[in-house]
Amino acid sequence: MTLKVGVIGVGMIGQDHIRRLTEVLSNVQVVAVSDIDNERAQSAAPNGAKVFDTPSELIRSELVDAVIICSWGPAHEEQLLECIAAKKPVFCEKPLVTTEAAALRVMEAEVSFGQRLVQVGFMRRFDADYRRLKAVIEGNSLGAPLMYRSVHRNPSVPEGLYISDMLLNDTLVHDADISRWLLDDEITDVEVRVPRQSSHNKNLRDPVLVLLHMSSGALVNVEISVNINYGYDIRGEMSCEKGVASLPNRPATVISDVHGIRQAIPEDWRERFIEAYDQEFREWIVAASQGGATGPSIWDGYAATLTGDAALRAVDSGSIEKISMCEKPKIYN
Ligand code: NAD
Ligand code: ISE
Repeated sequence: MTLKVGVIGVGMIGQDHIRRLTEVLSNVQVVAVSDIDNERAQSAAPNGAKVFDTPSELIRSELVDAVIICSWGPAHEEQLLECIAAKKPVFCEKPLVTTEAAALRVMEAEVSFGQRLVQVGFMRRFDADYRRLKAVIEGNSLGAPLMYRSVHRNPSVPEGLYISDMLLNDTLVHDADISRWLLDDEITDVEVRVPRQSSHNKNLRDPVLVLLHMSSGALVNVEISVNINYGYDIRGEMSCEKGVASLPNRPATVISDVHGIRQAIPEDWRERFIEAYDQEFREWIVAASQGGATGPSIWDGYAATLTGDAALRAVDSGSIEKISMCEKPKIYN
């Protein structure tokens, strides 16, 4: 069976997902697209796909079995609620939504529907390196995990479009989610420390150091920067009672020349996580074809949203900020 999907938002990641859905993956066809920039929608639409003037028309169309949301974060809530009302499986790029109240509203809608329809785009959970790291931790040969170090460095961000708060409420969501998943635990408290500013972009509070306190007592130390210049550098290292497990440097050709011995660094998230995005969609296509979702849920998007909110409060207060979650609905167990 071929899953017929509609894509909302065809900017950078929307176009990259359309490429993988049309050129790499099977049992799926992009039959519709929509973007507030209609010209962009026309040029990104694959052959034969219909361009809808509004996301609502795309969501309600009988052509579309399932929806992929790649619009800006603040637009996600309305589009998610419409997908749930239409009873259509939906893959939503991170962040799930941008406020706690919005996260609770989409959660309530899905819980009232009675089963999961929404999968959130936390692609690190589908990355082979992270999956091996989780298997080592769960195998328990290193004993209990005590501390995790997550390094999240971006070469640059579009000036003007990316503001300081986004380090904490947009970029940090990946580190929050992968820490919860690796440690199988919830974040209870958040601290933020801001070091001396990088001279690369003086308009941004960059870099930042975030400390996540987990309910088990484990600590997660996250380094985020969005102007590191040299490339997209993602690292992870779990310190356990009897040893340490780290993500490998990505396998790459080793170049030896007059400058020394070196490996290339990915340019951006598209290159570093190319296989993870492919795999997250492979698994989504199977689940959505059966009317549901798999992997990161609205609950996980809610937890990440609360972490971002607490981090923003922690920057202002300079103190440790608590996270308080609602009771977990059964559909997320
Ligand atoms: P982008 O600005 O390149 O593209 C966003 C597109 O959405 C634009 O074409 C814009 O016109 C369209 N759009 C915005 N609001 C809309 C609305 N209400 N209805 C229809 N279209 C709308 O941004 P991007 O980098 O492609 O990011 C899109 C989303 O994907 C964001 O939520 C971002 O956080 C997420 N993202 C995730 C990853 C990841 O690694 N998982 C990487 C990059 C971006
Ligand atoms: C971007 O939106 C992503 O989601 C990338 O995975 C992340 O590394 C980057 O910092 C974000 O801006």
